Amino acid sequence: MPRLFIAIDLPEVVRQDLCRLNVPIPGSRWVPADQLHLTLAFLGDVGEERVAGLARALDQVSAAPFRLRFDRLGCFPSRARPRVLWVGLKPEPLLLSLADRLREFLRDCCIPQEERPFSPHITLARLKLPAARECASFLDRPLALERTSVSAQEFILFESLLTAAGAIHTPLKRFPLSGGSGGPPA
Ligand code: 2AM
Repeated sequence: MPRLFIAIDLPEVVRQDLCRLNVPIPGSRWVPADQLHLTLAFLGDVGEERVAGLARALDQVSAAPFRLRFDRLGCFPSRARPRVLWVGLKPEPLLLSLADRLREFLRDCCIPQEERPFSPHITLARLKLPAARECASFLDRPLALERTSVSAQEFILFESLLTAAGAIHTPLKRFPLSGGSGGPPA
């Protein structure tokens, strides 16, 4: 069954900037530049026969374009036990509302969604070993991206194929952000 997620892609130049944040931390796996993205919603495994219908129905989620602005470095679940290192995005209302509407739409399609509020972030690294001290020095450095802003012009339905060499992300369909700021389809 295809494993799907919906994300915003980043320009190559920004992905390269984010990759320059990489530092050697024991047990860390840094996301390769070509896979850095902002996840809006995670669908998980979806029956092959549902994919085309879902991709068509997602056209109903129209939204206006907006800008992404970087905020700060952070980690999940806590600084004492970091497992995921990320760079956060400022809580732009159009971004938050797009993620909320996509999640609502997926719930209506019986695709369970996390109840936790959306926390916009780009995962930079995943950690397999405890490395709180090394992560603290990574997290405490000043972020040189605070003035970088990215124009979000589309969201993308991706398939994620998990392989021994890491995940392979393939865009299945692109959805331009050209509509209104929300609400039901006309
Ligand atoms: P994140 O790491 O940016 O939070 C593709 O696998 C994307 O889907 C990942 O980048 C991850 O986003 C998100 N994802 C993967 N597994 C997930 C899960 N079990 N629950 C929620 N999101 C998940």
